[in-house]
Amino acid sequence: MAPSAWAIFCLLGGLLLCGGNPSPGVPRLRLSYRDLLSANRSAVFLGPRGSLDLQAMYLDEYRDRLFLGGLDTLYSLRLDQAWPDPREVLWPPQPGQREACVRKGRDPLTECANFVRVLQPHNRTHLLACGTGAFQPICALITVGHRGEHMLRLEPASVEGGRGRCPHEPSRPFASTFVGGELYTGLTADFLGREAMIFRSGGPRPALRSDSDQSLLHEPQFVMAARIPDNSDQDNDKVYFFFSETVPSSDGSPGHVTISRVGRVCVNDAGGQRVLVNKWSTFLKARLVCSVPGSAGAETHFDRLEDVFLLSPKAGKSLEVYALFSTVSAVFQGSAVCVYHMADIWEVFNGPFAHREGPQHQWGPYGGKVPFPRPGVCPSKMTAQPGRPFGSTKDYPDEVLQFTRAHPLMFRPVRPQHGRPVLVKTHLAQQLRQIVVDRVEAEDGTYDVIFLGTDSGSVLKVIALQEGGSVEPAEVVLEELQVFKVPTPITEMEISVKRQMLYVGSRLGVAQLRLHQCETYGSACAECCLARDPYCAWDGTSCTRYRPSPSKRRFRRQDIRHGNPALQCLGQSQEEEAAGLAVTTVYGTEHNSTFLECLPKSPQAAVHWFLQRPGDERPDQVKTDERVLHVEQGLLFRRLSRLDAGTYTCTTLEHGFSQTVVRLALEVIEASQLDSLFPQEPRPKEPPARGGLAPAAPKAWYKDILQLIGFSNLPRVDEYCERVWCRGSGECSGSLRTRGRGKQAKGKSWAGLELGKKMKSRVQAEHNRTPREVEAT
Ligand SMILES: *[C@@H]1O[C@H](CO)[C@@H](O)[C@H](O)[C@H]1NC(C)=O
Ligand SMILES: *[C@@H]1O[C@H](CO)[C@@H](O)[C@H](O)[C@H]1NC(C)=O
Ligand SMILES: CC(=O)N[C@H]1CO[C@H](CO)[C@@H](O)[C@@H]1O
Repeated sequence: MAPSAWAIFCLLGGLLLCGGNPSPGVPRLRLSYRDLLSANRSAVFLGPRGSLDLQAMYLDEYRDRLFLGGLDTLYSLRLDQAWPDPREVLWPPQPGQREACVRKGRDPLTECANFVRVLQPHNRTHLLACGTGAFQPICALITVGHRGEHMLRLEPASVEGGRGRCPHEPSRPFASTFVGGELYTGLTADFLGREAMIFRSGGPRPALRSDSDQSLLHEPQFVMAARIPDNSDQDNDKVYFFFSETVPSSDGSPGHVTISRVGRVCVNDAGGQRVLVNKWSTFLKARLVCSVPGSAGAETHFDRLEDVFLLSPKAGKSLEVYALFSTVSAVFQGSAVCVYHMADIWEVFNGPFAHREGPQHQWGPYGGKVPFPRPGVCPSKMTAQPGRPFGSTKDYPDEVLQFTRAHPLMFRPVRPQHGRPVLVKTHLAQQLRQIVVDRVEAEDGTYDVIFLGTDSGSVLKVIALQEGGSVEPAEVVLEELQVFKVPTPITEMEISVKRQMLYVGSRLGVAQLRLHQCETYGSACAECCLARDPYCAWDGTSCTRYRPSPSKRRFRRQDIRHGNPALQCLGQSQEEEAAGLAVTTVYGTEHNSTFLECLPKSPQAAVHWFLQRPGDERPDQVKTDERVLHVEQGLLFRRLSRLDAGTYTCTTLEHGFSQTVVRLALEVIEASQLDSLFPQEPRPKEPPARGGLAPAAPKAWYKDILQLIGFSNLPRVDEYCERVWCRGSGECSGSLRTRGRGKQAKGKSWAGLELGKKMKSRVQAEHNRTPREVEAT
């Protein structure tokens, strides 16, 4: 926002909105699309047509490749800076299918094409790809070559029907995972998008699906599917599905509610023998709760699951499930991140089954006798005891399968760690869509760095601190990174810890983004420390990547928990820095408005202004009132007085650490001097001079202004005028801007601007030359 528009906003909004202390959710650093590209922090791939219509992304760290599924196209990229040598294979719908799709009333552009939605590893040399095939799903094998080769070839002979393996629609939520040569999918498998199911196919075993007679799944929106082993016994391996459902509200009130779920099936499920033939015989589901406890037992629920990330455990610990939720309320917009221990999920599945007598009754825990083998348990050594030969689900007694059919829901919900979200974002202009987490070792502990993809093409990098004694975690938004040039929802996000990269996808394309770029925080110890980035530390000379080493030989300065540079950077160069900061002169005219700009690096810092008048011994804090306003981007004088002249210092205070951002010498041009220079303009009500000509301009020269300000200041005045003209005429070359002292030391005077414009027009009138030529004289 330009300072003018801004100041008006401030005046209207009052002081409460501007200045003062920033809110905690504000990112400490904001980097634009251009910032990211020019610093090599990100590299974007949009394909030859400027948009990929991206639907699927598969990060293959073994082959160092990124595979993408788009509209009628597959892509293969090498994981190198700037995406060298991308490969592309066209894969349109089967002949005649596009036309058939249009005939059935589907949209020719947005629906009747082959949107590739499944990319899964098939074996060492091949990928399995499936696409919507213009509402006739198809699958094919793609030869991608061995490690080190860069090959991408569709095997035409392998193309086959893909029903149950890929949805018909390009946009319907969908999840898939490839386990042991079989594809597990959570989807709606019919043309009308009504037949919701979990489906397994592709191996030698007969395909298995959800029983459609009973309502196991209510309008599910699948988010993620993954195999998660229960223990070291592979027979117990299960595939977990994370999704939201829309169910009739349970309290008897009309209408529906959205609920998030975790569901699971055994990998070795083979269906039943007489009941549930070729249907899942081990499917169970439980509710995932993510809510903020309020006063008097009221809770704020985040019910819609947006994304899930599985954080792999250290040896001996259970997996952690990071889940991103949003609200479904129209009044209250927000997102939350909840973390679940896999052990807590297991406990819920081992707990009571939900039961009710009929649709009008309340849910309660099932109190009767549960048959053996316990419904939902995989056939394993445990179930195949002597005398109880349950080596396959086909051997399970009918009683067990009937119970499973009747009680797919667990009674207890899964609650998050600490009983509340680790992160809550409300009233965000942007919604959060994707989540990825990296566990990082820092000097003072281990931190989970959370990357959140927004619906406006940006990524937030956040840490949630569990402060001592407080249950409520404090979030620190380290960075906001605008990955895509135009606002577009982030739909895919993968992390490569090995490469320290994030791969971010939107409909438009993909970007690789470095997890960190420590030098961006600045070149001083304090700046590095204030950044509180667990990836970065001050190494004595610069802000660099922190690597934990068992021997603490090399002392690294870092303080994630408190971000306290006063402690960490004692005796570092901050004093010298402040002293070395040049003073920029700015001019304002008496009785007019003037703006002094101060843009701190971090919007989280509190800003203070100090004034040292000529003759003052030391600077005093600037007193703000009706006339002098402290606004977010600087100091606004609504009516300048000659007593305002002096040296202004803008300092920021962050975590008890103060830094000087800018020093400005304000010179006030007195009204009387101006009047003599520029007598009053003719009033509009005065009749125009004869012949429609303006009265002759009073003689005012460039050099008059120089005299007014003093010759000793010649170079400064020159620069000042240049800048003023540049802004006024809007046709200046970039060279002028580079003369300023960069982002942090800009002084702008509105009155001066007016003055400059006048000078420009006068000089032009007198000499009939362009401003650039004038400047050259
Ligand atoms: C970015 O990368 C390119 C090519 O890899 C290199 O030439 C350029 O110097 C890099 N720029 C910065 C700011 O590191
Ligand atoms: C991968 O699968 C394809 C198709 O089934 C087969 O032709 C190919 O030989 C397999 N490659 C390996 C390395 O097993
Ligand atoms: C020299 C200068 O810019 N004067 C302006 C001061 O403000 C009044 C209105 O507030 C303008 O009309 C003058 O041009």
